[in-house]
Amino acid sequence: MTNYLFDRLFAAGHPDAIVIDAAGQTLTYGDLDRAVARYANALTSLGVKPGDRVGAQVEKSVANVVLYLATIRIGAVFLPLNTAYTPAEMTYFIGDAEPALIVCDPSATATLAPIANAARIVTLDASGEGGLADLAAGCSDRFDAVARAATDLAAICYTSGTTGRSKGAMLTHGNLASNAETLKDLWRFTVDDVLIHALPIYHVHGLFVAINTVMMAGASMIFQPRFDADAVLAVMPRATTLMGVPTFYTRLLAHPGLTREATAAMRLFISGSAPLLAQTHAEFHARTGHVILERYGMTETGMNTSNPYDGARIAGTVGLPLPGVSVRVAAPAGEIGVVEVKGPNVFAGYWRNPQKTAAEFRADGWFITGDLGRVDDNGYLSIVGRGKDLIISGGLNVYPKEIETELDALPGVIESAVIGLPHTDLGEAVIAVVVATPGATLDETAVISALTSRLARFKLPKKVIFVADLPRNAMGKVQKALLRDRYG
Ligand code: MCA
Ligand code: AMP
Repeated sequence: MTNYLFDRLFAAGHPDAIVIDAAGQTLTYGDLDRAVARYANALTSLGVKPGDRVGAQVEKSVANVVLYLATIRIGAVFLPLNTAYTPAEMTYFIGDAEPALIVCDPSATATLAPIANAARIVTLDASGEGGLADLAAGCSDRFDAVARAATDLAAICYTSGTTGRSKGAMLTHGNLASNAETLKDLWRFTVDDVLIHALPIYHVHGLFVAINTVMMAGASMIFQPRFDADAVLAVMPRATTLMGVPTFYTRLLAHPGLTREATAAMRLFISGSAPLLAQTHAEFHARTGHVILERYGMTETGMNTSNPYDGARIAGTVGLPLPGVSVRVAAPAGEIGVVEVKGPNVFAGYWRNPQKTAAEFRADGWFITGDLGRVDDNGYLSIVGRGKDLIISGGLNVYPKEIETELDALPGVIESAVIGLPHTDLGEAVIAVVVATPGATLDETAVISALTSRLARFKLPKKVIFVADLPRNAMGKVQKALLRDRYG
């Protein structure tokens, strides 16, 4: 029996080679295979069947990786959920994805129990302990992977939408395997590579781009719970590669420990998820001698383009289409248009949402990313803006509509507009512009604290500006560009 993704993830790693080093806790590929088998048996004993969704709102840990791989091995569908999501947000995801099992921190069981619907709840804490770990410890370390084809679902990743409602992107075994295989070759990952893994693992970047690419190469990763410049620099002498969002690079540049010597063992620094400023690219080169490789992707597609490994890595561009992936800009050559993508990396549609799926694909099968781009004479793509109203803060997407809906529901608020303003650390910061009812005693603190129970903290406005009215165009549409100019 073959399990399309699982078999490929374990094909290259030698059983005695280290795959994860998490603060001294090292696991070989053989250890990982046995741990995953135990979890696969545990999940099965909890009644999880092929095709069922396994929701994971779990802190980053080795156990969380084991859970992901076990879900794939039993033919179920992994549903990673940001640990910052509030119960209000979780209610929506659980209602929409209908997981058979929810894995969460022990402290969250009381909050999740009333909203879990038919799902069973089992625990896993930040150190990898909990009900699921206990159950797995008593299970066999052998498990025959459930057969899965390239077209079978491997994961559902929620991504917010311009309408304010998140949509579940359905990613297949073929989507994930093809993308990791391509990146491994393009970025020259081998068994000798050691990736510094400091990204969260509830998003495509840290979960699939990082982990799958490393495993496909039989390489290893140093696993850190979150990004911390000190901790990253401390392990750099024994690492070869880093994947990060631009904030990683600006924070490293702010650290006096970032030098040529500190980065001497490294062969590759990769950036993505948000635009990397040309200035950051240049400063990093000047300080370390390394040229950051920027790439471009999306939850729905995984990675689409990358600057080359050999050849010019050009600041301000996201490089060339990946081998096997087609990218086009819906505009005459050299002009700005919406970026569209086609290839084995492109998702299978939005979970239980055929209308949304239909709306975001062209009749000839191209996926409409909503990003605005331009292709230069050498074929390099630059992302020059967004056709969608989206803020990217520290690599995390925030859709203004979702925040505006919550703001508008607050007593004392007539209407609101949420915009992204340049921020030195996060790239963009979420800013709320609010029109209050005359006489309302609202202030910034009251507004932010009212949103706290509804929205994950990274979505909360960093600043609330009160205005008498919002600028509108002749169509009655709020002129956000004008607001950005005024308050930027
Ligand atoms: C944390 N906070 C944030 C963010 N992160 N606020 C805005 N934007 C953020 N990204 C808030 C916290 O809620 C907290 O607020 C305060 O800032 C400090 O939190 P802390 O945890 O200390 O922050 P941090 O650890 O320094 O995190 C910043 C970070 C992190 C390192 C930039 O957000 C991060 O790792 N981002 C990467 C996200 C990512 O993986 N994106 C890939 C998506 P309070 O004090 O009020 O509690 S996948 C994708 O986009 C596609 C596929 C692609 O192309 O990769
Ligand atoms: P997500 O929906 O979280 O997967 O975020 C995907 C979005 O992040 C894309 O549609 C782009 O708008 C943005 N993005 C990702 N990588 C880059 C990059 N290198 N430069 C500019 N924008 C990027």
